[in-house]
Amino acid sequence: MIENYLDINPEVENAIASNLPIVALESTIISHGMPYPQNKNTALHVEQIVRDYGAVPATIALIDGKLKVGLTENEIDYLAKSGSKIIKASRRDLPYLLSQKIDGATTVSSTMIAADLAGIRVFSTGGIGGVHRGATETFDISADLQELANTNVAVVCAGIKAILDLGLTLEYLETFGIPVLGYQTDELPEFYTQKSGFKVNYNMKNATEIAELLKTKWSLNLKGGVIIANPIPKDKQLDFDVMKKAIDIALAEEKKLGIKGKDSTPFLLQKVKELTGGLSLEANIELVYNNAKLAAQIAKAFCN
Ligand code: PSU
Ligand code: MN
Repeated sequence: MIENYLDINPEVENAIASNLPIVALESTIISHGMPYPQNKNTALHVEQIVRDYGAVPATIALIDGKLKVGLTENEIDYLAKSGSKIIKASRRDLPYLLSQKIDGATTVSSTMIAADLAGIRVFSTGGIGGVHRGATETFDISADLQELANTNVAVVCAGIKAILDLGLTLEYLETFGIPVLGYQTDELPEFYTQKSGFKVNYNMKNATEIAELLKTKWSLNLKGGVIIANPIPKDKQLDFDVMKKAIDIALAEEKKLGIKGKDSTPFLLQKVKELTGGLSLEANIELVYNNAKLAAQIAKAFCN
């Protein structure tokens, strides 16, 4: 029985019952995506932004053998301090961790699963996982993409992370029928920058249009998620060429050290942060805030 594995906090429970807007938030970005204490401050501030824009935040993690939907400040602090000591949990990890009652931080894929079980349709993060560079040899394709193919949750992100292969990721998304919407942009943003050289499928004017599209998709039983690519604010973005250089160095280092699998994304984000003297972390935090604002607006429009 699903209740045995799902723990929804009272505020979120009440919001679900009353059809109030809710925004799901992931926790791997806290434990593995940023260092302490920036991760904790970001996680708490992101919840405040969701509230300021009229929705209820639901940060998700694996706690005491359950998918916990809506964390306490203490739980956020625990995940933030645990860092990479806590297990990064995606779809394939859930049966083991939940049956063994081992705590875990949820990725985009497992956060979508928990949100879907709770009935939450809008989720905000930084950037989704995708097809890694060199995937033709390594087969490294994030489980996030299969989740988007199958689970009915809309994901607001700042585009596809610059450490990935954007072209291959777009091909994969097309194959699995996942719409890639741009929020007031024709161009797919690339996480740290507004530009990427790639196009989104459709340019959406506002949150209402996006909510209408979501209702249409799911009314037609077209299962799966939608990507809403929200460009980092212009004055917060990083220089494209500087980022490209830092990412190329980080990728070469990763290859040399033989880092692969689930360790790849956390390693690359941390390395890029070092190489940019912390600028990439600042940009990452800003784009997370920017996404939370839009997600709250979409959640509100979706409830109407
Ligand atoms: N976005 C960020 N920082 C992160 C992530 C996303 O700004 O740390 C995390 C998400 O949890 C995403 C995961 O699901 O990275 C992707 O990991 P992988 O490439 O191993 O699937
Ligand atoms: Mn991977």
